[in-house]
Amino acid sequence: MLFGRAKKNPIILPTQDVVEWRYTTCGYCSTGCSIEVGLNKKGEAVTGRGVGGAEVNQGKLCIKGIFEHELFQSEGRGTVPLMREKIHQPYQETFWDKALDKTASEIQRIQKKYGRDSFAIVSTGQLLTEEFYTLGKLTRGVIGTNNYDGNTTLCMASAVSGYKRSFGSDGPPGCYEDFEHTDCLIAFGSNLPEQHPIIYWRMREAREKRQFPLIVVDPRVTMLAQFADMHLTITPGTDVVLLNSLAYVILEEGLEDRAYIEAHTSGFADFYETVKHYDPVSASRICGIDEDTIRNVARLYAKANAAMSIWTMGINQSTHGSDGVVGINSLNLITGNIGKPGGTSLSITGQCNAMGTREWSSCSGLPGYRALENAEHRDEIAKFWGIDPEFFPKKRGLAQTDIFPAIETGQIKGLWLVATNPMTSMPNTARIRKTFERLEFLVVQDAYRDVETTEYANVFLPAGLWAEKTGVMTNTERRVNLVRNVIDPPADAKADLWIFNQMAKRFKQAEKIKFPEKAADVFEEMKSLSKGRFLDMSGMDYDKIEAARGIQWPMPEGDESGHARVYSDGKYNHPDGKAKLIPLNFIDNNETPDEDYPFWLNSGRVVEHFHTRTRTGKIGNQNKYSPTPYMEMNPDAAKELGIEHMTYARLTSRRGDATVLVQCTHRVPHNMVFIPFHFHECVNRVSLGLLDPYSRQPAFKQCAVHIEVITEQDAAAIVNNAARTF
Ligand SMILES: Nc1nc2c(c(=O)[nH]1)N[C@H]1C(S)=C(S)[C@@H](COP(=O)(O)OP(=O)(O)OC[C@H]3O[C@@H](n4cnc5c(=O)[nH]c(N)nc54)[C@H](O)[C@@H]3O)O[C@H]1N2
Ligand SMILES: Nc1nc2c(c(=O)[nH]1)N[C@H]1C(S)=C(S)[C@@H](COP(=O)(O)OP(=O)(O)OC[C@H]3O[C@@H](n4cnc5c(=O)[nH]c(N)nc54)[C@H](O)[C@@H]3O)O[C@H]1N2
Ligand code: SF4
Ligand SMILES: [Mo]
Repeated sequence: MLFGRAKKNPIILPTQDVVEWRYTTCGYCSTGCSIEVGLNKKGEAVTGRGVGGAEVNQGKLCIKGIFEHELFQSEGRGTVPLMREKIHQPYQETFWDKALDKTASEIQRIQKKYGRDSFAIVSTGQLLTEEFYTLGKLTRGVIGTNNYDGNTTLCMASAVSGYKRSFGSDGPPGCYEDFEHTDCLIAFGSNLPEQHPIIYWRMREAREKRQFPLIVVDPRVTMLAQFADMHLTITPGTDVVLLNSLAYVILEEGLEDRAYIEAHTSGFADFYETVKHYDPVSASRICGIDEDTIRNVARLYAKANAAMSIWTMGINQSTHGSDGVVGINSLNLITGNIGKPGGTSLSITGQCNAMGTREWSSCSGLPGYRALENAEHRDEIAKFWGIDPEFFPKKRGLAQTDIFPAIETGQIKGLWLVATNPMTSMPNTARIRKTFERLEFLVVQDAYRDVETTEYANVFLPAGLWAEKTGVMTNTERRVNLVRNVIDPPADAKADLWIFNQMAKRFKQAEKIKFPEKAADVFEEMKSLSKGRFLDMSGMDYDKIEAARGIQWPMPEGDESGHARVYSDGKYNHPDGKAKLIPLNFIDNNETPDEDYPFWLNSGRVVEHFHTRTRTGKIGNQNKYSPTPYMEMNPDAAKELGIEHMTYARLTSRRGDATVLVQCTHRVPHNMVFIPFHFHECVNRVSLGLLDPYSRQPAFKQCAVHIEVITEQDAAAIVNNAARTF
């Protein structure tokens, strides 16, 4: 195929001899793009393409989706179960039966000796929903530990908690189509062009047609900020102050939607009392946004016919994460902007199936948005699974970020990690390393043998990934889409669903419970448990989902399609049917820069890499653009410290130190540095991660560091050393 420049050096795409295209959904970010993978005669995946008729991506993919099929042949995959008596000894290859027997007997031994909750399970946002549901059944219904959570505590917990506090339930109310109807968009701490490129493309197309104002709130000049009409460079961790002040202006100037507030919300009087303390002059001193800008944004937002807010980790990963979400919800409630076209409060989720785990994994409750604290819910699920409701705990156990400290104190003795890599992704990794050494037993279930956690494991279970399996995932806009098995897991690796089912067989308690082998049968269970609930999907099946290229819940039985929005009728999920306006007092509790540690340390992502690089680090076309840990630093600040562009510097915090390549750029202000967190032994050696009191999510993006120049020899020694520990 020839493109442009036909006469001079035409670009030639290699033609692949594809004999079959298989439908699936991207397994990286939460956008939910439909992909077809091309197979050749030998059944090898040779190429991928976006699905033209899919509403989400309309034929487009970002760099990660384009090369995703290369994962099937990537280096470092787990191909056979591994076992060893003690950590730091060599692993022995083993059979599945032995690895599973060993794991089950260790779980039983630890629980017998130290109590049911002394064995913890930490999962992810990257399995298929049927797998989440099955792991939940195994954990809640069979193994019976209450210390069960997912890495979504590092990611979406604040959004979940904020939605529950405001609306009475989790579940993002809006959709991507809202961009096509909105008259004003605020993006808080979200860098769409790099982290959700196809959502960004949807937004940009809509904006080109209708020219609505885009306001970006981010301390860093992100790619999205560069394209914005207004960029509010907020002081880290102070979004709640800005949000209170926006509400102040709207209410003082009478720009609110009175009728909506009266009909559909509760708590207005207290909310208003608190907001009165946040006049723009006082607020500007804390959040760093000047008075005029606050007034201007408030008026723009409140006067727009329809206005929407989106946010991602700049809000969630903060000691005020849950409050930030509540503040955004309240901004939309007082202006009547929930559940209407172009008017919404839309959390952009992170991992491909962050939503699936929230809905069905039972991590923080029971399946289908049910709560452990609710006796009726416990009874319903116990009856459905065929167990005694008394087997369930009556309230939620520890969150992921509390499970690790509980290992330190000896409360937890054994751990099962499923598709998450805390050795790189948790704050203060030196502490996590020591924590692992205290465990009596660690089992790691991952697609990659070379994931850093295997260094501390007794058993490694090799899993299939992405389209080596079948099942559904839910994206940011509640769209359930299908991953069809394209290829089988390599060698002796197995689908996670198979692993959970085999594990169940090793527990007496499971004899009473059905564990269907096929994903489609698991999906049927979920459908019946969803009937009549907020996330009703009883009208869906795999074929319908594939035909529609994804369906948005709710879709009750009998409906022909899903629903783009929820709460459009103004009925919320609190018992009185109203949304809550919650007053938010701001207390500055972050580690802030001082004389010894004068820089803010901010962290996040780049477009080419996904998380801890177990996958994208192996794909040449991604890794080559961003192969080394680096730090964005303001050129003036670098000059003052004698640090040159593209040389190494050391950064130190109260936790530890790291050595990184310095990239001088005006993207960051004078008193801030930014480091992508994808690299092992880098930013999370120094990060602090204070926890949000409601969501237990770490404030990854706010702490203080000291920076110094180092010699090239020192840098080489440190970087080599770090490379060896990988
Ligand atoms: N390429 C790629 N895409 C991904 C991922 C990936 O690893 N790589 N991961 C996926 C996942 S799991 C997630 S959670 C999302 C994350 O998606 P994003 O949240 O968009 O990405 P981040 O870079 O983590 O952080 C976004 C911004 O928050 C800003 N920020 C820092 N502190 C504050 C603050 O106090 N207030 C405000 N308003 N902003 C602040 C940072 O400067 C940063 O630009 O991306 C998803 N998509
Ligand atoms: N400093 C800093 N730290 C951060 C963040 C930040 O912004 N700054 N962001 C946080 C956020 S938002 C997130 S979501 C976390 C992510 O943190 P992690 O969840 O620890 O990171 P991943 O690399 O996505 O880990 C997923 C693991 O699952 C494996 N895997 C992939 N697919 C499958 C599968 O189908 N089955 C099995 N069994 N394994 C599979 C991968 O190989 C990988 O090892 O990091 C958090 N850490
Ligand atoms: S935008 Fe997200 S879902 Fe779409 S191709 Fe890229 S990584 Fe995959
Ligand atoms: Mo995330």
